[in-house]
Amino acid sequence: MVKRHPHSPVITREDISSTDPRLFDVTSVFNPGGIYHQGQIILLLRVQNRGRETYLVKATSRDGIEFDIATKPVEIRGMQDFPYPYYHIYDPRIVYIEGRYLVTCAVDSEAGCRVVLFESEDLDTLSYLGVLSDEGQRNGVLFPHRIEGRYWMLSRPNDHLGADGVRSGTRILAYASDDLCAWEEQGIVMQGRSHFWDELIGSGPPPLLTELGWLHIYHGVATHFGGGGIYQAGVSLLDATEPHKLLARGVYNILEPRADYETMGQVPNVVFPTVAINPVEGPLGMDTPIYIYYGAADSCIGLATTTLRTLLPYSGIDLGALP
Ligand code: BMA
Repeated sequence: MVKRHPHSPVITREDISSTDPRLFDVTSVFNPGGIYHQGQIILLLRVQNRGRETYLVKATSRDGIEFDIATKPVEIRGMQDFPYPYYHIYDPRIVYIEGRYLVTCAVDSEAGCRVVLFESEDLDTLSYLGVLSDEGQRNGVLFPHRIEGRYWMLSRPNDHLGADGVRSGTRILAYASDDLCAWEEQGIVMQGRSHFWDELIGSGPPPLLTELGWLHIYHGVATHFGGGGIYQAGVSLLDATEPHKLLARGVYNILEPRADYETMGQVPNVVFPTVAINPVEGPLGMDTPIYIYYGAADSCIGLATTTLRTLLPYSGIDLGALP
């Protein structure tokens, strides 16, 4: 279904080399946002330092394997307009719409976690645009273009309080907006499946448009007795023009923690997909490579490769349905 690239993990803490005290000898680098744009793969890395501070750091690559990593964190502007004292801005997801990058992030604040939207011309600086809703949410992910004239987003309310005290959620909702400021809820897209691999869920990368609908990669958490949750990745298919409508959803995960760098680390047993891109110029065909970057054990960044022809059947759809 997906294959770990032989060079995975492609970015580890040793690759962050900077004399900037904020990025010196960091603890971990994981859950990147990313996009393919104008011949380059651009990632925004989530870097956590030994003060347990979080920074976003830009990394660029031509081949998706070797990255040039900035020596300074991304500058974040406008957070004085965010209504609460906050601690961390993390888990970015990136799209490019109408001449600018739009980046959604989770922001941990005094009021809980919020999904915050930023815009950027270059991904060196992010400017605050607003907050999705005044409700605890995480894993806010924009669709990569307007759908029937409107912007769309998937997000996951944090309405589940785990036995470990961690706020997570069992429902992914869709939202639509005319202006990126006022968002209207469109309904529940998917719910967690109690007792199976995806009990708690959250969207992964921005969805990919296929001939059959939007391919939506998400993470699912299996809560495992008294232990920590096991984070895996899976796929579902959403309607092309009404993306709050679920067309199909696979039974099996497509990636689960097995490699040492996924089972051991800061948070063991985590694969957390956040980027799915076609790393070459041109349309996404059935056999075009897809690169999936994912946080592994909240410690490093893994790369898995696949194609639509391989992945789509895991969403439960019958490829015979293709015209
Ligand atoms: C989730 C988020 C992610 C993290 C994952 C595993 O709830 O906080 O950022 O990678 O847990 O710790």
